[in-house]
Amino acid sequence: MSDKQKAKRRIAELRAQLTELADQYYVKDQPTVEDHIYDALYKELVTLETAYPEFQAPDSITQRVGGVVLAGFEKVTHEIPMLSLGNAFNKEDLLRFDERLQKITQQPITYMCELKIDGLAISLKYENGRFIQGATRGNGTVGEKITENLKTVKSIPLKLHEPLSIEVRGECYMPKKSFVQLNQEREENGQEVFANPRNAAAGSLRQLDSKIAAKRNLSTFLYTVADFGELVATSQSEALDQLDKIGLRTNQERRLCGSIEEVWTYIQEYQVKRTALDYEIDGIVIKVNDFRTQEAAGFTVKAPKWAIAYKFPAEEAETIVNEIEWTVGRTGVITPTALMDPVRLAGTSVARASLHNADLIKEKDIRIKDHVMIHKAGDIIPEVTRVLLEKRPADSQVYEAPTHCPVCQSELVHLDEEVALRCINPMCPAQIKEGLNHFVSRNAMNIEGLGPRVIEQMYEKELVKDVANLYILTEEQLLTLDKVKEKSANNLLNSIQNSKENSLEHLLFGLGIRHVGAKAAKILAAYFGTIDHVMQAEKEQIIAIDSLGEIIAESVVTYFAKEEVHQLVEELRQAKVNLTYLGTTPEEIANIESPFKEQTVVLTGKLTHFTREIAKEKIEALGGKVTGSVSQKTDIVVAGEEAGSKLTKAQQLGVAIWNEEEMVRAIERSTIHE
Ligand code: 1X8
Repeated sequence: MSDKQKAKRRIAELRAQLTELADQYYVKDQPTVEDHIYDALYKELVTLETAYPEFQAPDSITQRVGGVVLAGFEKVTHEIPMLSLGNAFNKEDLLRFDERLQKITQQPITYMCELKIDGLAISLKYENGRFIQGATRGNGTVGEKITENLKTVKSIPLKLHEPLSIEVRGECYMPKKSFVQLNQEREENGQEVFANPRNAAAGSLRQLDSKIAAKRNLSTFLYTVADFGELVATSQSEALDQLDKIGLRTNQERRLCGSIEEVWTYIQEYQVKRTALDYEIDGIVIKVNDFRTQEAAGFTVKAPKWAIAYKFPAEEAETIVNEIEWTVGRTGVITPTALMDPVRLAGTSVARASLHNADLIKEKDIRIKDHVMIHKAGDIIPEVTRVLLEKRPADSQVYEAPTHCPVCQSELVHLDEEVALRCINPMCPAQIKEGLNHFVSRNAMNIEGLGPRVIEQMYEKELVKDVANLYILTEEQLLTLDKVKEKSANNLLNSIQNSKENSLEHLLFGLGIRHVGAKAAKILAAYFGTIDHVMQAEKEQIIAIDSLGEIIAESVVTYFAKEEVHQLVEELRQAKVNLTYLGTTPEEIANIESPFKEQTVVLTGKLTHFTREIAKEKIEALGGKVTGSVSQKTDIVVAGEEAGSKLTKAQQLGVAIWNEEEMVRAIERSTIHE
């Protein structure tokens, strides 16, 4: 077989495997392999598709990174209109809804209860199983074609499990966590924040450059079949089960209810459970389950008579703003926080609310001593929704934003088009301390025991001015700090010492280079291998790396062009901080031939050939992943002498069990091609 034929075959194999893994991860929420294995396979596919562009396909999983830039969105007419729903605000509204329906059917009705997702309604068209068009709801009759953006949403399959021609509808949303993270990033970058996950999702889908949408971590739940095509279902519950079967993601919190009383129980249950969900809901949708009964009920001009949306009461609370506090972040952005009388809101006591930036204070005209309403954006972040003007004190004055840094007193500036005020003094103590806090944080150098209070003291006592200073701290110096005794000093020195062994990505992230998050740091570290190579990299070289763009490239090059950064790196080198990437690179994984490659392995019992640590290292070097506990995800359990409960569990789960001899032979048989 020629190389080309081999490549073609491998591409097909990888696409099938990756599509299956993505389905398990993004649609069924049940990942079956570790992320790094998925990443390695993905990288292999990208490499092959780049080398053989003739085998590129529009529905390849690699097409989800976006990249199509449109001049504007085309209009799409919904042949079957996208309707809205009537609302219910209390139990009486529901009882009336049920009564009207019973009059038509003359018998008790089974209802399907589903969560009302606070996202953006979308319609998806599949032809012979292939995703051909995605659109927004628009005004219900005419929407916008956002196919390219929706192709980047990983829970939307590009190909169904069956070659059906159907149109389905649902909600595209941004998970709460992603929303909070996105806003945090935007705040740090001086950009405007989104008011809620729905606006964030809408803003993402309205991007003309699908690369931006691709970065926004959107997801979907589908809940209606508009055009069944060859699909058969006689009820909403059957329809949803069918969607599950063909690979479309539905929400699993749905429940069939035999009466409106049961519906009410469901509603009350989810009024409590909603805060624990990782997406925002604003109510419950109640639908007549049986399609024939739906037909008998019919429609009004705007909405079906067989469904209703119960809206949760808005979670709001009233309080008073006592003060506005300004804090300086790691990047110099200063952010205002309202300090308020504490009130209970959605399960917690709230006394602080981010005001995000000076413009927002001006726009909402928030003043000291104002009575305000607060709510939680994305169910998490307390925010001021509005001022109660009727309660404003007569002597109230417009709030003026500061002109100087609250910490170092240097003059604040607006950079470019930013909404944020910034302190641009690189020696500002607040920025330096925040930078140190970031350096020691978990995803960075992960130095345990170095909290903000200790760092504050170290800085004030001039023990530490930059991150390299951490590595020349002595026990004596640590003992001068409040509440630090011999034991904790030693623990601290140990954690600092241990952090020297971290792989390069931790350091790269920890340095706090603008726009370089944990993910970008990992990519840079794996690609360049050493900090010296990163330092020497040209902008074009970085842009050429998959999934890194111009903004990151620019920022990295600017950062490493600074003389003081070179000095810092030298100090770290002298302190023997590891400056190389220690993980297996995707290229190396591709070159491995080993029974451990891409396998999850658990070591248990006594080993005699190597210690467990060495065995772990060897298996990991061969592309395997060694974990501590046996689960469905485990591929191999290596059982040494006197193995106990882990062995039993492996036997129960039917996981492959090897003895130590077999492990040693497998390690010896493995090869890594150069
Ligand atoms: C809107 C929504 C519906 C559902 C969930 N979330 C929504 N935002 C559902 O049916 N599960 S139905 C709907 C509509 O018809 N306007």
